[in-house]
Amino acid sequence: MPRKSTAPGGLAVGILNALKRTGGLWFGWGGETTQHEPGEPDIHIRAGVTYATIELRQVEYELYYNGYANNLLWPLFHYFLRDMRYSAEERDAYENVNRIFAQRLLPLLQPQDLVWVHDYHLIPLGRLLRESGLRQPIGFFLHIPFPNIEMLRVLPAYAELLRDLTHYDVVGFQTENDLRAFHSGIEHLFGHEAIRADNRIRVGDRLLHADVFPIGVDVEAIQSQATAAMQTDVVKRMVDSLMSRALMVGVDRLDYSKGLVERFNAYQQFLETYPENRGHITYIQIAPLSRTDVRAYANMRQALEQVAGRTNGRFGDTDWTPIRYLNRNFPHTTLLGFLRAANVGIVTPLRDGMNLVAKEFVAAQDPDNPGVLILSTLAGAARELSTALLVNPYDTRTVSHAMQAALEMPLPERRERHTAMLEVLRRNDLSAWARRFIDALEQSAGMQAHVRVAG
Ligand code: ADQ
Repeated sequence: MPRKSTAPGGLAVGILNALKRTGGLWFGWGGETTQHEPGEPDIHIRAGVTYATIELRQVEYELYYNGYANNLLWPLFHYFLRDMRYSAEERDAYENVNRIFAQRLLPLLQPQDLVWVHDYHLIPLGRLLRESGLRQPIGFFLHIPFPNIEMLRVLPAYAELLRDLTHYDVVGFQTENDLRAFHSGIEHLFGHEAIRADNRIRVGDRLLHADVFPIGVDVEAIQSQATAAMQTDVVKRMVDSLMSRALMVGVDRLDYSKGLVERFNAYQQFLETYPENRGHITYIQIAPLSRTDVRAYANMRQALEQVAGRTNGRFGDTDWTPIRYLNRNFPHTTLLGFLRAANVGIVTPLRDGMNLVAKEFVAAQDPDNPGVLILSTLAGAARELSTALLVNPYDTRTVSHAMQAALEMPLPERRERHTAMLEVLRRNDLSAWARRFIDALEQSAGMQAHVRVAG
């Protein structure tokens, strides 16, 4: 999986934790590029997990990763047509890189292995592994939203993409919406009769199990890490620097889907509408750079710097900075400390497959005195976290009111909302998520097996 010098995404954190429990092999791009043909995978073992990583040629990094995956599939799947670019050359690179992945992965597989493929970079991998003769179960999990057929049809190769998904034994989505959208594509291509009542899909002689597997978090681990982080110097220094002001925290990869410009505008409106908060609240937004080689990201960065600068220039004082906007990385445990220290967690993506920061915020809180989560209705997490303050992220006025409501919320109500969310998170935590998916995959072949992950 791609990891240059960017923030760790959900893939890295979520799957690795799950894999550490089951043991197995992690296979994917190590984040390095080369000018030559990539050689054999580099194999090393750490904490019970074997990592097999390969390099990408520089040209493939540009055409496949920056191009087809992140300048086409990512915006399209998040319903951002304006940011989408199609190129047939990039499409060829997407197929080629997946073919190289299949060729390099095959010799590493044992006959009893299950294969679990992750995310939109690798949709054709299942078909290519099958074409190479692989017989064991192959599952696919999509971490991002799946677009409805009317949106998907914009993609010239949409039929191939849908067909590729039918080569898996199990296909998992984050929410019911995504599954329904997938059904709309299947119906369009293969007719209504292809979809059976038990979430199985029949295409030719293949039977696919498509279902909803909302990714969770490791609640106990987050609770203890967040508690411990409060005692560290970096979190203590941050808390001291607030001088008893209220704290609102946002933690995101710097991505246009995360709705940061709208969020900053909402905060500006909040300071306008509720002047009594001026000087009494600090908003810390942590957003390390991500996908810096993709054009749409550079434009968004500029817009963010402008609005943050404007807010600080207009409302700030010699002893108060309204927004602390940081593009640097912090260790995950430090972030959990920041989340725990916050009175308000702000998670307002314009669209998001799930959004684990929302779940981590809830898990990190002190149950006796929890902070309030403001959550976008367009994040997958809103389906489960229904007692958060739910907002439409485009409606900046409503978001500004939610900020005020969160700050004024009495303790009993905060506790009640938090308890309900924590219970949902406990019921469907990270290991339950992984177990459910692997069970489905095993059932698809009636076998017990080891897990191989390609991400
Ligand atoms: P992402 O879009 O990367 O993931 P998200 O779910 O918010 O987004 O975060 C995933 C993980 O990355 C979390 O553990 C979070 O703490 C960490 N993270 C986020 N911002 C960070 C930062 N600034 N610094 C350090 N760590 C940070 C994709 C999908 C999501 C889906 C996940 C998991 O886009 O919708 O929830 O995969 O399936």
